Amino acid sequence: MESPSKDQLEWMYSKMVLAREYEEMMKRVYLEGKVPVFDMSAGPLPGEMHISSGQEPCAVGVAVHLSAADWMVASHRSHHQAIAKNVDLAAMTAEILGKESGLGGGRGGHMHLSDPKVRFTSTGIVGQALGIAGGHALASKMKGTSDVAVGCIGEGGANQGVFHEAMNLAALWKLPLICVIEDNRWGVSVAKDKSTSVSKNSDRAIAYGCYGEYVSGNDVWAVFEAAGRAVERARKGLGPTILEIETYRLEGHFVGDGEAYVPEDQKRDREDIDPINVMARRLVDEGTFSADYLESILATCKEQVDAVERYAREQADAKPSDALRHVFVEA
Ligand SMILES: Cc1ncc(C[n+]2csc(CCOP(=O)(O)OP(=O)(O)O)c2C)c(N)n1
Repeated sequence: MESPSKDQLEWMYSKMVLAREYEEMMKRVYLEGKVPVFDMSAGPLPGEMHISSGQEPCAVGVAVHLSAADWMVASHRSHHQAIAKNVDLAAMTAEILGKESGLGGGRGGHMHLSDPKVRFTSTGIVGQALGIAGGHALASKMKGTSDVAVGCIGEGGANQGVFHEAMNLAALWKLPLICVIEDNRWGVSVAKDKSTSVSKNSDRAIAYGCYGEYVSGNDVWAVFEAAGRAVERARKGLGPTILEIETYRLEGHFVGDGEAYVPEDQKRDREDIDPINVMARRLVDEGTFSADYLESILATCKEQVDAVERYAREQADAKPSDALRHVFVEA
């Protein structure tokens, strides 16, 4: 697999910055009405909020190889992937704020984002993204297209039964499925080594007779290359890949998680491990882009995020009287 082109690097960097700025906005909106006393039901955005800050390489390094015809199915932590798959950001924001004009009429909220126009969907059921993506991969094979399907789960989700069911059938039927596992080490407060019998879930590929690759270091370039190989194999009819990516959760399981369970000696300096800082340093050091140019990307992303926040706040709230629409057949 070749290294990313300058255009691909710019695309990946811009999407990472957009995802980060978007989630900074989401955190602020989410905390409205919830401080100083944290009450999950208060404010314009009740419920839980899972932020993907730090995990952006797992989204952009994969999505850069996809077209609008390929499917991406994500989990409860999905903003970075939705943004990388070009989901309509205004409608996504309206959805998260429970507005009528949201992607799902304000019914799904942040854990159930779905934009069929760009073939993106997500589910709050841990592990299940892989089952849904497996279905899309089967459909692609039955229709004889070269579209692939990516199912994105956490390393905790890889211990759900659906992981085995999906990987077994995808390998048996040589489906164009890429199982992306974002190994941020924690399933809420449970460390990977307390829940998982192997240190690398990608090693499980041998049990299914499919490909497996582990990418270390949360490195965009390495994710780009490994994901490129996986997508190429899927398009050629060579079957699925389990692609596990080492990554870092910069924000805790959900906004408001104090991470009291993380041992002191495992806490690392956020500035050092932030993949956006790491990528920016390399882009400037290698002379790919100037620091000023990267600053201009940040400014554009901030404007875009401000605009979608303004848009979503102005939209009408979903009506409680409509809550059962689309649940039962209407006479
Ligand atoms: C089937 C199911 N069980 C439990 C939960 C509650 N839950 C939500 S996120 C989560 C942890 C998931 O960990 P992981 O798959 O590693 O993803 P991460 O949160 O680290 O991104 C759990 C247990 C759920 N949503 N679905």
